[in-house]
Amino acid sequence: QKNLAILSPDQIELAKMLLETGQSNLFEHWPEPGVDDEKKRNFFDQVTRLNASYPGGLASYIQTARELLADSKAGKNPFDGFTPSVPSGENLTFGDGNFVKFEEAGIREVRNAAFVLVAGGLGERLGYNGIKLALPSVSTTGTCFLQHYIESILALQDASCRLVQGKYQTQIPFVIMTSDDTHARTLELLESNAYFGMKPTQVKLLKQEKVACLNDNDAKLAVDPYNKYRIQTKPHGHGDVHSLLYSSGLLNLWHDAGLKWVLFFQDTNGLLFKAIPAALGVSSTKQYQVNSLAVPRKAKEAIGGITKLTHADGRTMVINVEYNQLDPLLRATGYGDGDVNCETGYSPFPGNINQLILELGPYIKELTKTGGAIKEFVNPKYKDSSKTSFKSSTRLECMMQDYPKTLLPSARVGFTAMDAWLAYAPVKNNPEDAAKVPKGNPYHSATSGEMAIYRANSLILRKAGVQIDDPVLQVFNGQEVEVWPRITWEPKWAVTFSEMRRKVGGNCSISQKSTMIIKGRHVFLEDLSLDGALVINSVEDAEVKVGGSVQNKGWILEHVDHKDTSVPEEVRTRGFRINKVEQLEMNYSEPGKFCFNP
Ligand code: GDU
Repeated sequence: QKNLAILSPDQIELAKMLLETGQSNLFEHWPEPGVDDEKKRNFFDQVTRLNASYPGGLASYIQTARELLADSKAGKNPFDGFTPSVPSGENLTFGDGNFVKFEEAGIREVRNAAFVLVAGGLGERLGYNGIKLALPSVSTTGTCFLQHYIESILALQDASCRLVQGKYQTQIPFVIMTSDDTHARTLELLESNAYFGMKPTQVKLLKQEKVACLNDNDAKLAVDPYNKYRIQTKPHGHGDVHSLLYSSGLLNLWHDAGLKWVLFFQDTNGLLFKAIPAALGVSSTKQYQVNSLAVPRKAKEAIGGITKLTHADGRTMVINVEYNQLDPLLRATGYGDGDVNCETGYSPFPGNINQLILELGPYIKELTKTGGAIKEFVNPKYKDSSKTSFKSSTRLECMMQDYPKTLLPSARVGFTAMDAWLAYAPVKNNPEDAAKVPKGNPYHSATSGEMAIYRANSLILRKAGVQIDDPVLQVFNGQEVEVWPRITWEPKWAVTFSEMRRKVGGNCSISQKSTMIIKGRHVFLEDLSLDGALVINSVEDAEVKVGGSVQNKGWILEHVDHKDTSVPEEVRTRGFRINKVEQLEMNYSEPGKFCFNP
């Protein structure tokens, strides 16, 4: 009470709110006025931020926390009354007529889309010290994930504008959600690389705030153990992206500019953009308000299962059930074996890769109702079975894929399933944990993430008629992976399968030991036989036809031990480095038509 005298009127209001919501513990250790007054006022700066960044403010956070903590203590099943079943969605097969048709529809639409990347997580499981967006997606070119994402969006933008002729050049908006853990380094990565070719005005960073930690079932806020004038905070989860987009005002700006779609994606999936055009085509053709991209899921794999939930009262929804909840839900509802593979060798529930495509109009309407708030959950680690105290403080969390939970049952919610080799290869697990993954399940490591890109590129080229040698099996960092030829291209070379087919002709072949890097748009492969390393650099206005036989010693993969700290972290986490022994490098820096055929 005595300390109120040193506070401003706004701060006094917040202090009263905290006292009324049972948070007097925050002030118990505060000395008399005159001691640490500046620190006390700073404490309220933090309270002001916490209050402003949560829909409904801190009082609402505390109220929800009490309810969720009571449910958790009572062991209440969040899916009470719901029965799970396998939903139906659009299943696509890469390269067939249907796929090509959806890709074309997607390219048409993509100029009406905005992209949103959630990148506030530090990736504790990966144990990498930098931000994940700065990790190289492949080590042949060193292209980091952020560069790959930006180049992919720009390539889609160009392709869409070329297809819809007569329209002005659209600039697809790109939002990155950061957090205190990633913001400064993300901005630095963009600025030191000239935004990887994107207009800086096209990119917007939205920083999520952490939320207050909770000490007990009564939702008493936790004092920071290192600073008694701060409330301890922890990340709230990727679900924050919805309230941030809403409060930023961007959604209405986009709507006014005629945009129709918002595409959400995550920080380390080097394959994703191969699946985007077709998935967006599905959204627009089927008029899905919500479309989640899915891949076949191995039982117990750390990706949620897309599930149809039917309530006893008849309500239904198609929603992600997170990987840690799927097994208990299945066991509780008559699937005695829980989360297991079916006769296909996969879980019957499609795996959610958290690539969501939302239709902008209905999205704005929904957020106007909810203020962007997403259904939250709490996951306290209790000291014992009495569930009366926690091992360490907890907090509310939310996930972006829970957005459909507040929608009316009439909302058009669907999913689009594709092969995992085409759409999903995240980098999440450190080498030790990856090596312990049950045989046959994906590693989700830096090693597998890079190898998956080479495999996908090889399989796509195969489908386009190029003869590609089979892979060999090799073990890096204790993980057995298929090693295909190390083929990469800049996204602008081919954003769809049809475009790719136009770029390869005749009888092309590539041996397993080969590396090929294509930088440039108008590069055509015709009767090329490659056995070694080939690097093609071509400027936008050059048209290059590459053929004939190229043979050299090539680039060799050398083993690196992940424990060898003399090697940079981003190299040793993958377990190999590339020794560039010999290559043919062709540079076309002037406009014109060129033909290379040694
Ligand atoms: N993220 C944030 N803020 C946060 C937490 C995470 O922006 O507070 C971002 C991360 O940077 C990342 C994305 O959210 O880009 C996902 O984070 P994780 O990789 O830690 O997510 P999980 O592996 O726990 O799971 C999520 C979904 C799963 C499944 C999986 C697929 O919850 O259902 O789809 O991704 O990769």
